[in-house]
Amino acid sequence: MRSIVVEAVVPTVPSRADEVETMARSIGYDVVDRLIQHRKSIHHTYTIGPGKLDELKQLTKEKKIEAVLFANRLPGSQVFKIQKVLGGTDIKVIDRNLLILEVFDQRAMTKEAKLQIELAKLKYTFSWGKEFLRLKGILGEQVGWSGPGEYPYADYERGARKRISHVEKELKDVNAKSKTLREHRRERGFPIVALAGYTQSGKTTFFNKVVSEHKDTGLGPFTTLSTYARRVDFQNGADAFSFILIDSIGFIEDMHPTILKAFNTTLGEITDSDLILLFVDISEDEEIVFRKITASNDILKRIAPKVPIVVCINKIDRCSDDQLQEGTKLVSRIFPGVPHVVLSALNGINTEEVLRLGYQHLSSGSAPETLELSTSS
Ligand SMILES: Nc1nc2c(ncn2[C@@H]2O[C@H](COP(=O)(O)OP(=O)(O)OP(=O)(O)O)[C@@H](O)[C@H]2O)c(=O)[nH]1
Ligand SMILES: [Mg+2]
Repeated sequence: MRSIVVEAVVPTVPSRADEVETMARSIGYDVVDRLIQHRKSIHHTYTIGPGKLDELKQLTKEKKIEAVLFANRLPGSQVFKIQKVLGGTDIKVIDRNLLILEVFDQRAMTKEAKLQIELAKLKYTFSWGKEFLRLKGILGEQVGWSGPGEYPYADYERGARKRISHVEKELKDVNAKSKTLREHRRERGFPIVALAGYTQSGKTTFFNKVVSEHKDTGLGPFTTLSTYARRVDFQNGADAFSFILIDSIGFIEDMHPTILKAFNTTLGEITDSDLILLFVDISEDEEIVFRKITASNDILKRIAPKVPIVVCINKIDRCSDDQLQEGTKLVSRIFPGVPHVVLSALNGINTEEVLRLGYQHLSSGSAPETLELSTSS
């Protein structure tokens, strides 16, 4: 689908156009252009200014654009208004959150993930029915949302509420099963180590390496959506030590609370763990590294404030010594006193060290020491 990424960039909020473009491409959008407007604040009706919207209209015609992808968050009313200006229902208009849900949709493999996504979509677009009726006739098929059609709003609302409670009930049943599974794991006495971190930081690559699996990696943002748990038997000198390693969904900056909440159970694996291995891709620009660590830290503070962390500074094979040093300093600044280890999950550099550090922590119950930067093992 030929598409354009549009963004109103305002002071103090970093641009998300790159991320949106990467996400869009990863699920098959053909992004042919970009339209960025720097503004003092978001325009109240269209997010971008009316002049810029005219420009967008020209561009969509000239370049035969079929989908307009906003890197900002759009309220429902704006989606419809923008669509009207651009020529109506032939042009798909979605915001960053709906794009995230589209990515999820494409990747979801399990019933639980599918239900979580449906719930997030229903809740995210719940109020849109009202907007739709107010601006009746503008909307066609909207992603993530099937409009109220000819029904009056009250009927639509009743229908949506019914579907939400149905999905919530189904999810509850699935959640109960996950909970039992988790309790079983615990009863067997194995500590739980959860992989966490920004999407595409290398969690599944590490998981595959350590448990000799071949789970998908690198398909683009949110490659992993379901939870996988495997037992790891680690030999530390004369000591044998086993734990359960858990891989699940990655984080993204500014995740909408509705979406986060829908993923409660999946994220619950992290909440209930005994140790978090927080993955950081250190090979990116410092500013991006900073933003991704901050976002991961914010989410962890919310979902697992009490679980100890080891920061895994990953992809060291892809960065210079200077970059690694600066990145490590950054990690120490954001996570003072939190142990870290530098590694390449892809090449297996220091993956054993991560396990050793985890072992040290779990077996003693005390905070592990930060490992020196050794890249030779
Ligand atoms: N060069 C290099 N690439 C790596 C390393 N670790 C992972 N990658 C690559 O980074 C990309 C993302 O890796 P994944 O393991 O899928 O990342 P993830 O954190 O599981 O991502 P999500 O499932 O989306 O949350 C893949 O293309 C990997 O090959 C590393 O140590 N070095
Ligand atoms: Mg993954």
